[in-house]
Amino acid sequence: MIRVSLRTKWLAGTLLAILFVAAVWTLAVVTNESSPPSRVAHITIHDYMFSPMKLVVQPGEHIVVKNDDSVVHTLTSIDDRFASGLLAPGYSDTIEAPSTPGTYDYICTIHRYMFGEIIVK
Ligand SMILES: [Cu+2]
Repeated sequence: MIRVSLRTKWLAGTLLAILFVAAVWTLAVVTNESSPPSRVAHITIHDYMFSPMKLVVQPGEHIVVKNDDSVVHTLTSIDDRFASGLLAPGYSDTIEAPSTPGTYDYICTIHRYMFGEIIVK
């Protein structure tokens, strides 16, 4: 008969407890990393145009506006619901879509012929 000392049992129990905690922790971290990121939409400005010109988003969704043009632009809602700051070439800003479903027109306040739509569904 194999005799197992109390100390060995205690060590084995402690080791099992540590392994269990490590496994749960790892699972929690992996689960957290695999959850879908919150949605972020993108609008790019290039050649004096917004792309896409029509963007469908969820209420309150964040939209990153990036100026890939060689001059300063803005993306500004025509009814002042949202606005980027002045976007120098290469810069971006994040705006938040309105929380109410609808179609929201916007322009560049510097080049007022530049326009686009954000559709909140
Ligand atoms: Cu502009």
